[in-house]
Amino acid sequence: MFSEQLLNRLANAESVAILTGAGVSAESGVPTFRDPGGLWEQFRPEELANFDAFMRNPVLVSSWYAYRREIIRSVEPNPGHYAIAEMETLFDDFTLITQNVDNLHRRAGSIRVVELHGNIMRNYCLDCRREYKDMPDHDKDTAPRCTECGGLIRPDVVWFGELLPQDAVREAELATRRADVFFSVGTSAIVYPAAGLPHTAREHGAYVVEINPCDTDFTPYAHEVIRGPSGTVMPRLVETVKRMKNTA
Ligand code: BJW
Ligand code: ZN
Repeated sequence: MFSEQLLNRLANAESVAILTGAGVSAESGVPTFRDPGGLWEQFRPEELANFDAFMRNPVLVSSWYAYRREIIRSVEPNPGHYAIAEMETLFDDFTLITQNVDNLHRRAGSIRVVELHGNIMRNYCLDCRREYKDMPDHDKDTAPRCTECGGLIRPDVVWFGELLPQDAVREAELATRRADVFFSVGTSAIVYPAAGLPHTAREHGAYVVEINPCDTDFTPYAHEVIRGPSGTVMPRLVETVKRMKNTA
């Protein structure tokens, strides 16, 4: 399943980075954005995940997030998340960069997690910036509002057209440039700037591996493509690295 070249690179790697996307959480039961049967299939993510859509129809956008929060609360990390958390213990310099907002990597035990697109469990008032972990009670046909000032409460995630958290971007960029081996796992690699990271890794000399059951925009540029679900591939990869390190 893994090439000699990948295993050699991993054996000599000082720095490893993994970029993850929604596909890593698919096997937990969290729908992806763009696959058939994905999140609210009748809407494209661009139509809901932007500030104008929220201001135009806060009830619709808030109920999309409430629906997703409910799913995320009811699911567990899968073997892919756990394997990635274990990978962190096998390399001195390891960075997990995720586009996911679902917190499942941390729940699986990953410690060093760079969240590029925020976290769906955090929310804040647009007017006074008060933070909310749990939304104040509100009717299904109204949007959640701040108990202090009555302002609209939005999720602390990054919408289209918005800047990503700059500390996270800086950390992701540095880890990507340092990486000897870079994995792009479970992402369609179409949303920038995250989708630029595997290219950056390649330009800086990393061996770049894509793990995904399907082709993505990055596939033609990957040094190696492993076709399969992350919940199967990642645990095998960890076992292989562990065996390799034990026999070295
Ligand atoms: C499995 C699997 C299994 C299934 N195992 N795999 C440069 C070029 C072109 C455009 C731009 C550019 N720079 C900026 C832009 C504009 C825009 C953009 O990229 N647009 C593209 C659509 C073209 N980017 C932005 O606006 C970003 N901001 C920005 O750049 O600011 C500066 C700026 C401002 C103004 C003008 C210009 C620049 C912000 C992007 C924010 C993205 N936000 C979202 C929502 C987050 C909140 C929320 O969750 O609601 O992030 S959109 C959505 O897409 C979410 C995801 O993180 C992101 C990526 O999706 P992902 O994770 O790849 O999921 P899918 O569904 O697409 O793919 C799933 C994959 O899994 C598939 O490949 C499956 O095959 C695979 N899979 N089962 C492994 N078991
Ligand atoms: Zn407020």
